[in-house]
Amino acid sequence: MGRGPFRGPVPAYGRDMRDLAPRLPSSPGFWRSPLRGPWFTSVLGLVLLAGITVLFVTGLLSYAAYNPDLSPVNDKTPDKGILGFYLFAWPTDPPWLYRLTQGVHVTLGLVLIPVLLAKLWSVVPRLFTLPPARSLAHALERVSLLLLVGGALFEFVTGVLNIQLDYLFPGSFYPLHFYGAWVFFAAFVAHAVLKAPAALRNVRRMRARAGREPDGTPAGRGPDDGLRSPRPDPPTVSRRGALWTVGGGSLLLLATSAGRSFDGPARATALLAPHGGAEPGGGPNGFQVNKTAAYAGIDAAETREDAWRLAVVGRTGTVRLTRADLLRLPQHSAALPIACVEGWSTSDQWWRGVRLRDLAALAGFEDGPPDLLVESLQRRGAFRSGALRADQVADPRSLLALSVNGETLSPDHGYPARIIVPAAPGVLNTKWVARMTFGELG
Ligand SMILES: Nc1nc2c(c(=O)[nH]1)N[C@H]1C(S)=C(S)[C@@H](COP(=O)(O)O)O[C@H]1N2
Ligand SMILES: [Mo]
Repeated sequence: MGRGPFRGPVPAYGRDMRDLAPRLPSSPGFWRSPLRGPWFTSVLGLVLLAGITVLFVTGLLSYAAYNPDLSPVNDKTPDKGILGFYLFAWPTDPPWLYRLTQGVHVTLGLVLIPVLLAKLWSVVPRLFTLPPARSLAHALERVSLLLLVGGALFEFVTGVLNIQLDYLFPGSFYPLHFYGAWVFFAAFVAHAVLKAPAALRNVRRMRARAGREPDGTPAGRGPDDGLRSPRPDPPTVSRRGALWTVGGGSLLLLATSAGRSFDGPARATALLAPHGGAEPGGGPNGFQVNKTAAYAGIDAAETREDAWRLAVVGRTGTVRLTRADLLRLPQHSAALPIACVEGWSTSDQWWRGVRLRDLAALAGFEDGPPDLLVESLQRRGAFRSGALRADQVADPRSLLALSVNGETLSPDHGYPARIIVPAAPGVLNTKWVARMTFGELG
């Protein structure tokens, strides 16, 4: 006030001047929470380090489970190039495999949201640090931070939008989430390698001092980390209390979303799941419907007994079968779940129908089934067809199901016939099947 700009070489005074007039977020004094500091940031950072690693691995597994390299119809990210280096043949055992990996992916992703937000809040003063870059190395570090923060927000936002409002992403969710994950992970690895040793040191040091320093501030250390406020407001909650609040938020999300992976009363607790709650229990055949026949544009006239024919294409040309023909073939049962990429799943349903390998034999592959392309009556949509690997076709539990839980398939569950394969993602369990091509997948 009234004083000219300070020019003298008295650093302490200069710092105080800035802190007394903290009008801009670039001024350290602007950020007043006494919670900010290396301990708080490090604990949250270490939780994210573990959690996001699991998210990344289960995400990559989910992509592999789609059999993207088997046929273009399965591949939602055809330009992946070397990013598909790790792809492998997704197994058929244990049958609940995708239920587990994708349930963990989606549930953990939701649970980590409060942790991510708290972590970003704890480092927000750094986003405003001036000058934005002191050197080339500093500039690179800041760009990687930008990719890290932007990438994390992008992955969480696209993931949540996909499970909550899946129709918002007509086919484009996959490339966004897949490439976003790689951009994020590159920045994440750089960041973790740079910061993990310091984070561990911080937590250990704070723990060692816990008895002596109630606020966790190591003696003689100033705000050199850029996290701790130089002029903190009086605390309204302890650091520990703040962590419990974040953890409580995570627990609340866990309690209101995990139920989507279970049946019975547990499912009703999935308040945040659009495909949870009361819907699955009330669905036809006793379990939930993802896309209805009406949504997929399936006309009742084309599924009638006298209209519908299954085309089985193979070495012997094309065989056309009615539903009655299929019912005359040997019928087999399998208890298998449906597990969707959106993270929800059902417990085992009791399916009954014709083994895929028996249909392969009918198509001239008595010597062992080849890969299989399945096409549905549906005309448009990313999930109208799907390709199955030879080992999935060969599994005795893999069926062209005609009934489920003792009843004829309902129209919404895929009448007249649908695919069910152990351990595969829901998307490969094609409903309203019209044509099965063994061998050449095109
Ligand atoms: N033809 C066709 N089949 C399909 C789909 C679709 O949109 N079209 N959706 C798939 C997806 S994403 C899932 S999770 C399962 C769900 O099966 P349900 O509706 O019987 O529970 O069906 C799969 N089969
Ligand atoms: Mo799905």
